[in-house]
Amino acid sequence: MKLNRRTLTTLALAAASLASLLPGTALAQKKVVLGFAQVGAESEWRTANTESIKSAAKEAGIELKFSDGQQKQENQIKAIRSFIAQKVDVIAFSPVVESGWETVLREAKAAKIPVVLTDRSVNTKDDSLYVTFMGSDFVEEGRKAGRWLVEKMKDQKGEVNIVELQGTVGSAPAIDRKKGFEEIIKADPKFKIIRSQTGDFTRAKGKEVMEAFLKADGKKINVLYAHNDDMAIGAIQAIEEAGLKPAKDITIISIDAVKGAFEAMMAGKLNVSVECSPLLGPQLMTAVKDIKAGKPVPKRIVTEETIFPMEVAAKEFPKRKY
Ligand code: GYE
Repeated sequence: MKLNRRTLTTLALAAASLASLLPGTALAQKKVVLGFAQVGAESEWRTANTESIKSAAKEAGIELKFSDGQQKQENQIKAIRSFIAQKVDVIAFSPVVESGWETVLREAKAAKIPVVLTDRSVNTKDDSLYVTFMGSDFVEEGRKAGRWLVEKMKDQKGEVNIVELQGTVGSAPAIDRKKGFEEIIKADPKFKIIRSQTGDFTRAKGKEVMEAFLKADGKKINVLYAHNDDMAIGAIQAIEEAGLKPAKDITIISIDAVKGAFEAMMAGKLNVSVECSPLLGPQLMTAVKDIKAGKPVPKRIVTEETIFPMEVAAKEFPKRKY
């Protein structure tokens, strides 16, 4: 059959209205493009977070442009600039540190590209520079760690000497987890943080810094508070190599509750892990779609979390998703 111009126009219009009736199908307009600037691959938590974002994007039919910043702010800024140049629909990122984002966020705003913060936040006063921040309440995680310790040591007379492995310097979780923990333990002067240093959220650094702590203070150390499980797992190795028993000679508290922490708890080497969920992918994709559809999105979306002491590890382990 021969198609004249009128028939073609009618067909095109029909296809367009069908496409609008069936969003998400191949007939619908172009896929939504999301540029995501990840922190890096520093921990088990981060690996699970990346996996959650990639699989959720696929499921939601969103085209994902993914960049790994290798724990460097300059790399993340470069990635965001390239997303702006590529005119993606939405930019999301997890800022490695809290400060120094205003310029690039203004560039995104000027290009009219909405920005979503996931996992970690920025400390800008101008909250028009991003649409929403979704992730954990890190101060509360620090408080949970502190409350667990205060309860555990309530009958202990004399000083409780604590060493602290901090996360990446200047990152929201390192700043806030320290703050929340200190807020709780300062109520009782027997709790003393005798050393505090960054282990950059990695196993290797956690081990290295713990070795230095043990060399300096050895038997004086009663408690290790690590801002994430990976550093605690590295430190456990250092403690064993020093001839001490982790979770017995030194009480160990960490944060994230990844599978590696459950394995350490089941082996009797870690006392407790405060949960921090990396499974932010599905809610990020929902927000991206809502933003594109012009729907309102809450400014802050907080993840709900709990705490897992070693006594429940074996029972909880089969249910863990990361
Ligand atoms: O706790 C740590 C990771 O930002 C909450 O980053 C995240 C932290 C997490 O490297 O393991």
